[in-house]
Amino acid sequence: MSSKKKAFITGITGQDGSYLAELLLDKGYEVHAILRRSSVFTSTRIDHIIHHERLFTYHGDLADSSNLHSLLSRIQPDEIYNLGAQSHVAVSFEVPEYTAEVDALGTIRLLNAVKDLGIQPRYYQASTSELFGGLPDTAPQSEATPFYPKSPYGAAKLYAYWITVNYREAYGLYACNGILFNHESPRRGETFVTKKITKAAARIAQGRQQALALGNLDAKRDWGYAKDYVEAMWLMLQQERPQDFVIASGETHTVREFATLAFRAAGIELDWQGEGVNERGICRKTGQARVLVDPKYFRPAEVELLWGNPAKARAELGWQPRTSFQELVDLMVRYDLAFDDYGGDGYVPPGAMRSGPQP
Ligand code: NDP
Ligand code: GDR
Repeated sequence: MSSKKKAFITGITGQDGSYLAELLLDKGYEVHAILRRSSVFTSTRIDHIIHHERLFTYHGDLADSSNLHSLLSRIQPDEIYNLGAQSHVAVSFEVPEYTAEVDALGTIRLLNAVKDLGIQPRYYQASTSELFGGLPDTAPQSEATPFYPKSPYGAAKLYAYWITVNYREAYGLYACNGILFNHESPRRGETFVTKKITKAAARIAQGRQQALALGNLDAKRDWGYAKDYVEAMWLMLQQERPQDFVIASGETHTVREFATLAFRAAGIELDWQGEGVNERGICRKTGQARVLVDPKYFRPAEVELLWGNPAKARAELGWQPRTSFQELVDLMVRYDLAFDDYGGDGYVPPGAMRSGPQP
């Protein structure tokens, strides 16, 4: 155990927060984190580490300044990772004000508590490739690409990005934006497209589901593995000076390609001619189709192409993705074929994977 540093994490119950907490505990950190009160348990992704002697959890919320202020005052962390967010792009069109409240104002609440307390933790902001995408001909997108968000989520994260830069410049905080492109895992929330596809592919292969309804099959995303990406977050806070970094795989693929590979990994060869999708992307139910297009999943505005250039992270952080697109699809499908009964949330009951690592 080489370090006794203290980290404070928001969003620990999410996909990234759970992997990051594992990483920091492995590195010897004391990990402090807020959990939102809920009428049901939301800690499934961290249940396997919840009793760790160096993990401390508190009730908290990015909507509550006084709570953040008093926790930071008590904990005096060396590093803060602000991962908490209403993170679903489509949902942000339905709850735009709440999304801004948490994703934009939550960030200033945290940064301002740091400033007011006069503490000097290193600060990581979970920025996103959704800041890009509205301008044509900009791919592959890098730290120099102009922003043009296309959703209330993207717009809220734009504020969070700039206020992080501003507090770095105005008050000398060591604050970094990680501009992360899409990253996935068996722990991915089930309403994001990759997990929705891998879970359905597994269930259809097992005869437990008839078909899968999707939205825009032609959207292109730069997908990586979340476990690789949380390492980049940590690396950003270990440098001599704070900077912003794009973290991406450097490849882009369509939703259709992801689905083709996922179904293939589950033993099903999709025939797109008969999959209930015609040229105009409208569902024509054939009764045979395993993939249908349902316009209810189209967004009021769409980011059609995300394709990141991680050259700066490779050169300055020594970071590069270790998991290929094919490997990512395979590991997600393998998990869903094996563990669907456990709720598909990435949670494996203790003992179920005794011989292997957590997903
Ligand atoms: P998840 O949706 O899996 O997790 C979001 C986390 O934020 C959960 O722990 C959730 O808690 C918490 N949260 C939500 N609202 C609040 C609130 N009001 N106060 C405190 N915490 C809250 O997201 P990911 O793990 O995928 O993403 C982590 C961060 O990275 C997010 O900020 C996301 O926007 C950003 N990001 C994600 C990318 C990706 O591809 N995954 C790419 C780029 C950026 P609860 O469990 O209670 O809901
Ligand atoms: P995204 O991820 O919006 O990129 O945001 P999501 O998986 O939701 O969508 C990716 C693309 O797939 C298309 N799509 C569908 N999406 C969903 N969710 N459900 C469907 O049925 C479906 N069919 C097609 C979408 O239109 C889109 O083009 C994620 C989140 O993690 C953000 O928090 C993060 O900031 C960005 O990635 C980078």
